[in-house]
Amino acid sequence: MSTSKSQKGDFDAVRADIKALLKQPEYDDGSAGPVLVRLAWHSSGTYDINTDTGGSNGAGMRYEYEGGDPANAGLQHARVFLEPVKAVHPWITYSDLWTLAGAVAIEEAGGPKIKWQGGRTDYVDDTKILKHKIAGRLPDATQGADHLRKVFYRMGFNDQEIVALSGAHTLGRCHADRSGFEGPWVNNPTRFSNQYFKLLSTLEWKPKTLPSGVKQFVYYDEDTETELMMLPTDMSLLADPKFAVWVRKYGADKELFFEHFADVFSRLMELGIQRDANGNITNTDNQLGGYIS
Ligand code: HIF
Repeated sequence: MSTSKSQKGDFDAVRADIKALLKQPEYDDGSAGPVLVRLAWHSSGTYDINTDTGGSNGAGMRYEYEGGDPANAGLQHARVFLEPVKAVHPWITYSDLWTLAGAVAIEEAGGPKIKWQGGRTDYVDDTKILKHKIAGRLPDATQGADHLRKVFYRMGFNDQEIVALSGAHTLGRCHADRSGFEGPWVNNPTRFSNQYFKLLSTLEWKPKTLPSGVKQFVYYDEDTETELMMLPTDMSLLADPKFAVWVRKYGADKELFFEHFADVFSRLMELGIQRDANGNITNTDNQLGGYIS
């Protein structure tokens, strides 16, 4: 990573330093990318369209009420990976850094270009998080299609978009000490592709109860001697006829998936943000902080 300070607003310099930290031979499958994608999504996926609260402004996970939400277990690893970048580019807000890191991680894993704009501001205390109760808003993997609709409709997404987003589970893995679930979804969890949809729709997934009592679905791949997994929510995409149409489409057409995913993931990271024609964020009344210098 470079140690040279950058000018305020030089997001390319930040991008370069995020790229440089993605390779982590000692960590998981050798990449920080997947957990950075999860950080970007969890920082955005708290949005509630009905109350216009939550979303990617604020970087509320730095505070215990949101950071301690059980759904966010393990994301401290992602935040720690990014601290050296913040130290070299102190002008960038955490909310911009976390979302930018998710976009860069997807692109560097071979995924589509994710449109990303900066300008988010960070909370300077947890007043808004406590007032709007920004916890318990992320999806619960033990549930099914009705729950996914409830949570993602609340963010303003539709059925096709829920399935397109779900393709991000081609990256990374579940950790027994974070969510209680265990294992990767695909054989190459650091490579972004439509493999998740292919495997979901073609393999024979068997229910398995882990020693902890957590229930997931597994397939033992004899070629790689790896046990792959699906969450109950992943399986519900196949069981629900409206979702299943898109699972099959994306499994058959990688380009279509990439196009739809790039669009919906960039909108996910914009949740809770309003911009003027120049891209400047206008709903500053919803935020407490400004750029941290
Ligand atoms: Fe995940 N997700 N996610 N997720 N997620 C986990 C891990 C990752 C859900 C549950 C889990 C999305 C939607 C949902 C990533 C990205 C995205 C884990 C495992 C769980 C339980 C955490 C752990 O144990 O470390 C549920 C219920 C979702 C609703 C469908 C998004 C679409 C797929 C929005 C999304 O982008 C990534 C990446 C990981 C891997 C993290 C890692 O550390 O490797």
